[in-house]
Amino acid sequence: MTQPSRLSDSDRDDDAGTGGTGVGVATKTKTRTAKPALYKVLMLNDDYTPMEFVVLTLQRFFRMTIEDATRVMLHVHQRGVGVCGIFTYEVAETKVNQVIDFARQHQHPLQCTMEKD
Ligand code: TYC
Repeated sequence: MTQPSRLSDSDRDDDAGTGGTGVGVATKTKTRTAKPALYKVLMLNDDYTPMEFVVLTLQRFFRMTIEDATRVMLHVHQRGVGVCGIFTYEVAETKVNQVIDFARQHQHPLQCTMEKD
């Protein structure tokens, strides 16, 4: 879908070519802002972390319902890896660290990583 174009602050009132009347034509210069790069946060399977702990982690840090968290946890359990969400770099990095810290506090080997989307 095409986004409506945004206009920058560089509005001008240029009175060139109006014979010095002081009357200008307002013009706007479009400045396109680059979309930020996005990163997938991935949860990794292991043999020891309890399923309920993974579900709790997904609910706490990725704001998932218990149904979505259970779905993602079972996908990771069966396939080895699964996507928790897609974020800008700093948000993804924060979530990875929150998951790893939370798991370590509870002495679970649960691992989480990120990759460019
Ligand atoms: N495989 C774990 C078990 O059988 C459960 C698990 C699921 C662990 C997902 C990590 O990211 C994970 N208890």
